[in-house]
Amino acid sequence: MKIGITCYPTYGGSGVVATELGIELAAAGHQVHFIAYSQPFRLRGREQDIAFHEVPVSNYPLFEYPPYDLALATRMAEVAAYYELDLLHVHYAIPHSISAYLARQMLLRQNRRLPFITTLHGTDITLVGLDHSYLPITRFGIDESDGVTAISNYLRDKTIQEFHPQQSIQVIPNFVNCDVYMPLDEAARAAGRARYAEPGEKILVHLSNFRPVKRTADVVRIFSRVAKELPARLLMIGDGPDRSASEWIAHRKGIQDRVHFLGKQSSVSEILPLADLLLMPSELESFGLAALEAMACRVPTIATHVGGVPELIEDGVNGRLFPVGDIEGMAAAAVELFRDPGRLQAMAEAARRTAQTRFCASKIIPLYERFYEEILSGSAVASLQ
Ligand code: GMT
Repeated sequence: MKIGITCYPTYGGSGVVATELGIELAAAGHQVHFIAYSQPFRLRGREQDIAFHEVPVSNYPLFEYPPYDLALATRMAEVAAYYELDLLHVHYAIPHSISAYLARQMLLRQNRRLPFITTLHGTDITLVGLDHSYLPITRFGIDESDGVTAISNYLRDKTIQEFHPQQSIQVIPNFVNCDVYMPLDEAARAAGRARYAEPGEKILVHLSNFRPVKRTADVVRIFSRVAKELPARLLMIGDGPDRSASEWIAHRKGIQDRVHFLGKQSSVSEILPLADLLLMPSELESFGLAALEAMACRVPTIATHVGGVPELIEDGVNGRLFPVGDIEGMAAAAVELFRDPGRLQAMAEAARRTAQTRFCASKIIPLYERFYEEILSGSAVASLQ
């Protein structure tokens, strides 16, 4: 198949899933074309296998807000026509489903069919879509899509509850390539850990875009309590609006030498397996991709019991779950696990097993391929009518 993919190319879960999906589809023999305002950050180094089409947005002085959605629609229609795309797959409803809708309508005038699939990721529904000014157009984008997927049961149910869409929503969970995200052998792990920690120190890690929903201040506060009990380090991967507040808390608590702010990293698969635990105390997660990537590396997560997280983490088996804001509880759980290496080890193995048996790319990518085929055969019928 020839598949066009549009996503936010910046640091964020939906862009990561879209990029990893494109990489897996290309590896499976499909022709993949990314269409976005810049190259998705995880695509670097894959330029030979996957085409990237930049969307130029002209900045005419009259435009206080350059119309990216329209430039994107135009580029989608062009790329679809020039490269004979079979379908478009857009990630994050706003504005991508609307641009895809416009591209489809433009091509219809040339008697070309371009079905599009929208994958809902989370904040497009839970935050952006529920802002009254975006709700009707988000619902329109969902209803006009030829197919819609959501990355968890929670998100599908939430979308139905809040948007009452006419379109059905298929759940295709997020995935991880278990051959890329995997534990390191003992020597490589020890060498990697030595970059951040002394022998005998525990390593906790956090990975996000440092938006308020991630509660990165809680991450530092949890770590501060853990560090009072035992020697430990915290690796903060990512960047975003709450980074400076988190750095300030680390300084105020006097633990700045133990907290390593690593900024945006393109190869998180090389850092995650160095850790003992991942902290994800988010206000809300429709899925929690960072936790899945860590779990595949045999690193269990201490997280909040929110959104779709319980579909991934079973409390006490492959990780721990706590109410939002329960800093004491999460810190105590980390300390308890560090003091019981047997239990931590069992949890780490269960985490890897969960990733392999339920969320491995080899299991999930065929679900997307089947969904594409269903949509294509449906639209083929529709176009004959
Ligand atoms: O929270 C983010 O990292 C941004 C957001 C996005 O769409 O870029 O992430 C959402 O999509 C991820 C990938 O499907 C999910 O793993 C995250 O749980 C989800 N974030 C929220 O629901 C807050």
